Amino acid sequence: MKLLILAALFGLSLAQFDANIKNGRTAIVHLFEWRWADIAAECERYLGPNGFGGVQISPPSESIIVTSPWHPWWQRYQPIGYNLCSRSGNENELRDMITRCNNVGVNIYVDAVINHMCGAGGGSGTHSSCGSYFDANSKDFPSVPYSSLDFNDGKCNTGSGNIENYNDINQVRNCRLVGLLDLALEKDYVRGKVADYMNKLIDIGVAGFRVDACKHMWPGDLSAVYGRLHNLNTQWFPSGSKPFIFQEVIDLGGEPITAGEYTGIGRVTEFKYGAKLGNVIRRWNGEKLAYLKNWGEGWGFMASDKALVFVDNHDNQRGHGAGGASIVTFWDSRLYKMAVGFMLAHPYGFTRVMSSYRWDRNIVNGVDQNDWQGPPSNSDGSTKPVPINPDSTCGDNWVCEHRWRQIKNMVAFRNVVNGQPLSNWWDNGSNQISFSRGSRGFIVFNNDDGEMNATLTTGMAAGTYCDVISGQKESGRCTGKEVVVGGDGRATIRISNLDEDPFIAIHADSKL
Ligand code: QV4
Ligand code: CA
Repeated sequence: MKLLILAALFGLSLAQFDANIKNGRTAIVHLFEWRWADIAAECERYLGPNGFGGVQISPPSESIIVTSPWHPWWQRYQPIGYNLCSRSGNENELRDMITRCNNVGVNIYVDAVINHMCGAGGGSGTHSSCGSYFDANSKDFPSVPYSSLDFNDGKCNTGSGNIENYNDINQVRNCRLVGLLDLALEKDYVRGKVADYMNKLIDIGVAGFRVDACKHMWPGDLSAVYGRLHNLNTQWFPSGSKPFIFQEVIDLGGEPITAGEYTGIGRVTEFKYGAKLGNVIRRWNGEKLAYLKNWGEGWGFMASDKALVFVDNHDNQRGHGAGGASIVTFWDSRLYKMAVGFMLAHPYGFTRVMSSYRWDRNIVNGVDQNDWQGPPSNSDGSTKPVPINPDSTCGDNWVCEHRWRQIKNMVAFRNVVNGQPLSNWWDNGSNQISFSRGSRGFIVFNNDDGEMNATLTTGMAAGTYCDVISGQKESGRCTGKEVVVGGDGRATIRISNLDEDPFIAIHADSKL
């Protein structure tokens, strides 16, 4: 009996850590600032066929519209209510996207902004994405409705009303994050409104949430909200499925609030991952690939089954949030492909691939003057569609990292090796490494300055394989390098440090 209760509790507590992904898929992609219509098309024409498990979407809730600066991306992190119209589209387009993505086995995860509403300086009027009236001065948000009673100000003890000291946990949770009106989530009424918003999305068919700014909310309040969430829509998910929860907590060490306070109630973003991997790939601070041998918990990260990992995110790719200069992004494409390749090959964590747009990056004294710039837009501020070029890349300054051959093929690699242990680790003591995932996949990197020439144990069955980095298998032929694995499971690998991509990956499905 005791055992049964334990099992039930365990099952329950495990639920929100499970991404509810279908067909053995293993990675999701953040289509930052994409329109719903484009995401729907992308699910059908690309993500489904290429084995992506899901999409993190930008906040769908009604937000303030900021015109100075001109329609910054961050206006969507200032909700003024929970109507479902945003710069990405209206509610019908959102519903259509969720349906069409679900129908091709691609889940949708919503970025839920529930710590706050708009900034205190947001003014009053109908400058909002669905045109609802609000008044930031009197903290009146009639479309929810929230009134001044639903905000935390009385509990904040700083002179400015803002968070001034991250060493004071009460400030961090009860004061305003950069002036954003802070919701009183201990109130049953507020919890109810937030849960209603999330439940509406669950009922439409989303598979889970990226919960924004969790460091600024008390774990107990969050847990109470999560406890009110519906099970997923049984049109697409097994009955009893819980929404996947991954919480944004930036914990790089050195603050009293830790990621560990949140890992009991959902997964948590592991920000150390991208910051440290950036140092290794850039070879800063004496770091080298050989040190990745005990990557994961061995580096002080949270437990693998609690972690949501990524090389960069929409904040730290432009100097917001945290992580610092080491973060690698599409701007350093050669290093970036290696970093994402490593992430997708390594078993640690649940992986998220970033998909960005290009902006007029202009770094002056370490600060990007255009870090605010919104997605590719028309002159009225509306977001442009994502055009697909004949070579399958994207146009109009949409970067579409997830469509880069090396990254797309490593998403497939991760699916093929799913559940296999890391084995056959090898390194040269410097920046050449290789490892297998059981007998399903093998990857080699050369980030040294010289040529690599080594005979390595691959763990793979004998045969000729197609390297999915320099090319891929197309109608039985290989468009890139070929790797011959002998009867002893070994292969001779040569990688020039001058190669466009100095790494090679093969897997069971790339066998010729
Ligand atoms: C300004 C002044 C304040 C003043 C306020 C008065 O700077 O001093 O008090 O006006 O109203 C924008 C502006 C910011 C402005 C604020 C309020 O950049 O200058 O304050 O709006 O008007 C994004 C951006 C923020 C942006 C915010 C809201 O990064 O710059 O603020 O959206 O539009 C911490 C947190 C972590 C957070 C990270 C960025 O622990 O949770 O900072 N990350 C998430 C999101 C992120 C988002 C938020 C949280 C807030 O990933 O994208 O912030 O929802 O580390
Ligand atoms: Ca708060």
